[in-house]
Amino acid sequence: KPFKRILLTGAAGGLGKILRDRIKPWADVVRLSDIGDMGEAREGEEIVRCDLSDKPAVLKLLEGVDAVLHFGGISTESNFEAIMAANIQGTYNLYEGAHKAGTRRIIFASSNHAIGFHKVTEVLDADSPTRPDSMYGISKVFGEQLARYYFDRTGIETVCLRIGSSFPEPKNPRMMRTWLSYDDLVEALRCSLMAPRVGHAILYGQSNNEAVWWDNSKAAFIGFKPKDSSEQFKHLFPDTGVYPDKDDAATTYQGGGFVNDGPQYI
Ligand code: NAI
Ligand code: 15L
Repeated sequence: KPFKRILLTGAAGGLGKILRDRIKPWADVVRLSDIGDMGEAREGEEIVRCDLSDKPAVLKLLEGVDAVLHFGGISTESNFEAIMAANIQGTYNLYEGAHKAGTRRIIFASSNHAIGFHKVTEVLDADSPTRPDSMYGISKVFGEQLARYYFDRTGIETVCLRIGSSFPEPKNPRMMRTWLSYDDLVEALRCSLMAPRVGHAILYGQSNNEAVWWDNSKAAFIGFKPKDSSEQFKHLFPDTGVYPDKDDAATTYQGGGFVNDGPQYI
């Protein structure tokens, strides 16, 4: 197998539960971590329950780890203090641990909310300026910049996967654009782990949807070619031909409803 030990943080979460079995072919041992309950360890698994904000615990968590899929943390808007502990302190702890342990590569579950205050009429690529739409989005920008710093400083490689909306199916018209199927998520992770050299890269996590806001051509070297498309769900959200179709911040900006969760300055 390509790796001895892969660490998956956020293993008790929505995506972590999906990934748990699907990443097994890539490593002799999968180490699963979360603050929440992950059940019993199955064959080829190690379970380490810890809080990402607990630095000594996270330093230990990284021992013997070749590569990380960092999916743990707060996954939506919350108060700054909570986000600071789980996402900012937590991601710092993870990179410190990786540096000490000699971990070579991290795939960081970043988010479209790092760029959510760009308008839906724009098409972004890896070099577009970040434009966070929430404290949550700010924590993802922090994680991406931290990853860049650790690459420049220590050579740890990171793919920042700016996930759109990864759920069984799109839940609204916006997600027809941002949807990332679970199969395509797994493929994005596989490509990000196996590509010979990634340096510090930004990859948008979206399926092969018809109308998209993100252009992955600058990350073509990663080799990610999504196979699914939200078109299979178009009966759920018939396209009116106009998007945004009403004068509302949530349909004006790529981050959707997240732009309304913070201070109301729109
Ligand atoms: P989730 O909220 O279901 O899972 C996150 C997991 O992190 C939870 O199991 C939670 O217990 C754990 N966690 C929270 N705080 C922690 C802490 N202090 N220490 C240790 N573990 C902690 O979220 P989901 O949907 O599975 O997302 C996983 C990752 O992907 C998150 O980082 C999220 O920001 C990112 N993402 C997900 C998207 C999606 O569409 N599902 C879109 C964009 C980004
Ligand atoms: C995210 O970053 C969240 O983790 C997820 O729950 C969704 O809200 C997603 O973005 C989205 O923008 O649809």
